[in-house]
Amino acid sequence: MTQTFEKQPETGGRYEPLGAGELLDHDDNSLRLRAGSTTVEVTALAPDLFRVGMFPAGGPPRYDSEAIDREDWDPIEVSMKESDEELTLSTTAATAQISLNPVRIGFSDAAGREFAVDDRELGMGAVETTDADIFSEPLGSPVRLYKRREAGERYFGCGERTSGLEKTGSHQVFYNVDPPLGHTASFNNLYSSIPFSLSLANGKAHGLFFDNTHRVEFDLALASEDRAYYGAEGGAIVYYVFCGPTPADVVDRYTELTGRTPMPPLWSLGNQQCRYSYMNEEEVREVASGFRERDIPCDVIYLDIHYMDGYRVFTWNEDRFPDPQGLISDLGEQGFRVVTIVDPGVKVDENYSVYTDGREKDLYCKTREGEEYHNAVWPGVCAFPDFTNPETREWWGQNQKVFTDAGVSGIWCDMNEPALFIPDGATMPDDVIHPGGRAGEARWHAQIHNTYGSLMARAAREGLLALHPDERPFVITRAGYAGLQRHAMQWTGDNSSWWEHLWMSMPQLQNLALSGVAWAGVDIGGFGGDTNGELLARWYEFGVFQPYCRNHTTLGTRHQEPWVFGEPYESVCREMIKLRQRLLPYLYTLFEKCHRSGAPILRPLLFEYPEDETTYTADDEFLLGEALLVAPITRPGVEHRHVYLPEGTWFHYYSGERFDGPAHILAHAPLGEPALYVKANTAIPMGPEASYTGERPTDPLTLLVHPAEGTEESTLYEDAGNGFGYREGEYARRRISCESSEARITIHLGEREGSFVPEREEVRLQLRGVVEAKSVLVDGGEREPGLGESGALTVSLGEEAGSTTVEVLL
Ligand code: MIG
Repeated sequence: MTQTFEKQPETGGRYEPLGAGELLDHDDNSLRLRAGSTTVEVTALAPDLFRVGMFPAGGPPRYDSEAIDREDWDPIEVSMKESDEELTLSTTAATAQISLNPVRIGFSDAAGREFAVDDRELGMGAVETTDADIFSEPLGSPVRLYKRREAGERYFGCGERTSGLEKTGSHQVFYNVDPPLGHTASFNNLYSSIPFSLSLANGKAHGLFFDNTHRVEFDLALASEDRAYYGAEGGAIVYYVFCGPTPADVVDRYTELTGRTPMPPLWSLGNQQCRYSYMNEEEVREVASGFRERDIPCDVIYLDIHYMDGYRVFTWNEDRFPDPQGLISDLGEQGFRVVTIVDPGVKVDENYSVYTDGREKDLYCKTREGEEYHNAVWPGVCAFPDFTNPETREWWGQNQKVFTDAGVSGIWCDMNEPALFIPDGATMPDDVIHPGGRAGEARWHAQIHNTYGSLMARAAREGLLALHPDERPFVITRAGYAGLQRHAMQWTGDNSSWWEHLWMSMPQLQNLALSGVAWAGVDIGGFGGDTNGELLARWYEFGVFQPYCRNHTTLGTRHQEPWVFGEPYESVCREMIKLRQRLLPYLYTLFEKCHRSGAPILRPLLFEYPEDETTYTADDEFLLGEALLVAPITRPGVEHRHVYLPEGTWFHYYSGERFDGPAHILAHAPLGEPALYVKANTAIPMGPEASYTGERPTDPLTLLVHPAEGTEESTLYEDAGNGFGYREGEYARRRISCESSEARITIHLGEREGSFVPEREEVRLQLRGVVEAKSVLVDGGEREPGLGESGALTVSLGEEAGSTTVEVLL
């Protein structure tokens, strides 16, 4: 059984915090100290980003890590001051203070705010282990870092956690596991590990990323109210401090450091359908037709492990899927894409060329005796690729040709914690060796455990890119480490068809979003167990607002395609999926913003309103971008719920009712009308209905605006939806502002930026709640508006490159 319970960090071995230190040398943006046999380096990478390294063995600093995407930082202005007691390293925004006796490090900003300050007594250091365990050589000692907790400091983030947003007073384990089916909110570590915490104190944010790929633990003011602990079983201390002061600033820099979510292919934002497994070609065709016959949009169908020949990766089962290429091309004509699952285990089988090829090339993990490491997974006894070896990743990626040749559009990486069967629920033993491919690169599994999933996803992405350089790869992963967002999107593994899991999805996705993984989603309807009509419909009422929208369930459960429970559930599912399909221009705009700045797509209220502490507990509602607030029903038989609306004016999407925040309200949300609110004066771009992405041009493109006194700016981003032309300027970006007063509403559509020309005739401005107007002027010329269409005033405009101003005189 996998260990998911808490472990006390402060036991075992004698902990030695750093003592006195002295300056060794410095350069433009960093300085190095010696404290005993330990080297400490402090570097200012950007005005609001510092890095600290502590290398117990005194060796040269090393920061290469699977997490890190950016190493070359632009030169910045840094000033250094030196006295007998203290050194400081200052950027234009913040200062690192390093006291020398003992060595303690802390940070402050220009406004005098202090953060991430070492605990005076405990500081940082290593644990002297008394037991001579087998790893003491390569692993070194456990390392620890203690930070003072600032007055009012509250902790968030920490990656994939299902219980609430706030992490203050908690112990967090970072160690990838495949938990037993039916995990609950009390579980600690799950499939992916992101040792990153975002703190808020008095509405101001800072972040700390503890970059260590061993088993890591945080104690966030649990053992002691006055401090936080960050520790690892071995390796060096390397951590990054993000100065903020807003959550958006922190996540922006964090994702600049660890990598941004790539631009997704547009089709991958559409509705998706999965089951473990659609067993054969006939069943897949039937499911596909089911969507089209019932007018339910769908873009993707998944093939789970039964498509393989005896679960051998990179093979097809010829009985179940005799003609994959024919099937996929037929599905393509109906507007479907196909994604196949791939597990890391390679069946040990002399007659299976993938296995023997990998062995000949020496690409598998090894035992301490130098044998191939074996364990059982679905195919039986398997060998496991050493994804730390670049050659393995390339080989793995090339093997995907068997899929891309057949027309497969994406790769689903599963079981990559890695999850193993012996003993049940296991992962790789600590002393398995990852040879790494080059001399000196070999590492124990314990040293890289949390990166195995990321490295597999990386192999998949890089492989797809090599096979189809002009297509944006679509890769989905279950496990990963910090930075996984640059390789793949993450789905959250095996949830259950429980109302509790519907609720848990919200904190889980928001915690991931604060930790750089913006592109994520949970299995709609729940994976384990049987779902029912009401649960499925309510799940879609939440699920269509996720960055990733896929229905999935396990072997032997009731079918849960959106229509199987009949009415009224089928219609609710259909309408929700249609709403998602129509919202794709809005969603895609959010993805592009995320790609540039890391801003989460599905985001906690606290991301936008960090000064409002009521948002810190709002974990069962969320924002989709800045303009939509979603508050799903997560209990059976319930039609009402409490919703917290933050500052500003909000309109109920279905009723049009106006609310002025901040306010606690009781929402009425009968089945089919989820509590969905739109922020006043924002323009929500919506396309026409379509059964799949790209079925028809977005013509007309509707800009839905709910005017109320005030001003907001919104953006619309479009491009070809695939390929990389956008990097060459082939995109269309438009800023839309809406200023409303009692007498007039002024909408300004800025000039279209970029060279992409959307294929359409009409842009339809829809002003919700405006039922009459004295006159409407388009660029000064009188225009007859459409009135009454769903309680809105509509103005029809052409798709033109220039700017347009629409004035509505009331
Ligand atoms: O042990 O491939 O989380 O989505 O359907 C189960 C079969 C293995 C776990 C994944 C799930 C998938 C299933 N896999």
